[in-house]
Amino acid sequence: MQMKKITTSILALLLAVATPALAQEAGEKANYFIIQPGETEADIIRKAANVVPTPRQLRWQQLELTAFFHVGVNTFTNREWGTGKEDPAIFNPSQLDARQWVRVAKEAGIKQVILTAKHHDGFCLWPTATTEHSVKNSPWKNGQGDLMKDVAEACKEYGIGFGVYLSPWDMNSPVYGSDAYNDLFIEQLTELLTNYGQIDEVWFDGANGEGPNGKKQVYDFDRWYQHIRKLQPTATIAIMGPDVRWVGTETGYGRETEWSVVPADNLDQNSVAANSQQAVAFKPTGDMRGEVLGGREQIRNAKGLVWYPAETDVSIRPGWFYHPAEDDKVKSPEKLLDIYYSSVGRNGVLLLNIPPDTRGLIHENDVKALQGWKKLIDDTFTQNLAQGAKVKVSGKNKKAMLDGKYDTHFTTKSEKDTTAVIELQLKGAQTFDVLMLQENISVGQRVEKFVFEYWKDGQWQKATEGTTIGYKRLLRFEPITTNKVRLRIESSRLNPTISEIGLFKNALEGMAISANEH
Ligand code: FUL
Repeated sequence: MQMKKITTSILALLLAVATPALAQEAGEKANYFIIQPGETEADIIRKAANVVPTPRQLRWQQLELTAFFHVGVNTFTNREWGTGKEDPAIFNPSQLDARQWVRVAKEAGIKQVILTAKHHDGFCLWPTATTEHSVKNSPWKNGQGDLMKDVAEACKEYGIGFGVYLSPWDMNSPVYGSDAYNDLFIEQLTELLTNYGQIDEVWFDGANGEGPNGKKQVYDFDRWYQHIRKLQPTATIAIMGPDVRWVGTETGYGRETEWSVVPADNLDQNSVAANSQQAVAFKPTGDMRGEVLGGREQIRNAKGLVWYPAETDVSIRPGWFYHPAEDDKVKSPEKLLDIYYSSVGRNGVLLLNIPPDTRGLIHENDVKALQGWKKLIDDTFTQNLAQGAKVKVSGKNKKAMLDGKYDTHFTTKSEKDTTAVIELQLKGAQTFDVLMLQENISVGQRVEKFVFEYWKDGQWQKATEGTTIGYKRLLRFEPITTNKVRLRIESSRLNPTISEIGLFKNALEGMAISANEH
């Protein structure tokens, strides 16, 4: 395929990280497409329906639940953002046990954790050669400790993924604000990405404040991305990165309409930075939840289309770092469940922050909340009440929707069939109040509108409805008892591909109604 010259910086960035598909051949799929001048809306919609995740994005999406460990000098100064002037001697956890952190996370169903190897204050949790401002000058383990190593080993032991948060903003580095800082950052990445085995996610925050010299840094993102790709090709680069997008709020509540395919313009790091928080706050300044990013209106004039899915980050406490005053402000299992429905259940991946305390342990209150949350999820989702139902629909492979396997899917007879009515004759009368739908995103994200109905008093009645499905959509409603339901897909960008349908009964009474984040 002949490559055309692409001039905009966004597209140049895309070229740097993947190979684009310029023109779409029949059935061709790609991680992103470039829109040619003169393409019709129908051409664009068709391309959007064939944008697919890279293997690293697909793996990441299927994790569903990930965690952050925010820990560092702030843990000991009781602050959210440091100053860069902290004495490394204050980092002195008395009983630090990274295995406990990882075990607690794993037992809560979390599949990958991310350590704040360096936050904005510049203090490094590993004995880096790039600065003296690190654990090697702390009393913890007499300066012999390495928290990256401890967490990496625990993740290996417990069989979960491991990621790293490296703050681009560094309030301590004297070279911040010059080209030398970009070199130093590369060295820090090299250490983190070569000395600790497999790294699954690299998380860059958008904050860009002043350094100790009063200077602001121009971050050389392209160079950093290429370096990460070279050292850890399977790692997703998140937030200020090309693989994973910030959902736009730190409340834990994602969009109702969440497209993983968005205009390529959204990858412009300047616009990502403009929307990220600029000052100390527990919530970002702008709340982008209300916006639909990848609807027909948004992609109509796009220059390119890219798979760029949403990560929903939130802390289990009000702050990102541990504060004793927040010991009684840990989110309840019920609140965490509501967040689960509104993040994982809205085509996102949840990144839940669990900050270790001054002992270097996950606090008892957090452990209890996580255990309660896990039990609610397990009790709700253990039994799919649609299992064993007789499926009536015209199309291919209808049994795939109830086989419990994500990789198999039902689809309509031809690409042109963009609607479908899927009827389930349940195994006797069932009572449920949660609907789960999954599209096979390895084929693309397509469904734009659906209605879910149940049979009552001799007619179909609406239980709920929605727009996008994506990897997973969870919808709650008042409990319904019936032996017959149907899913009407009213609009899809191409033939819909449904992997799974689930009906569940919430373990928690009163959780049937829609999420309320306040
Ligand atoms: C923000 C940072 O400023 C917070 O301190 C925290 O690390 C959060 C996850 O990202 O932008």
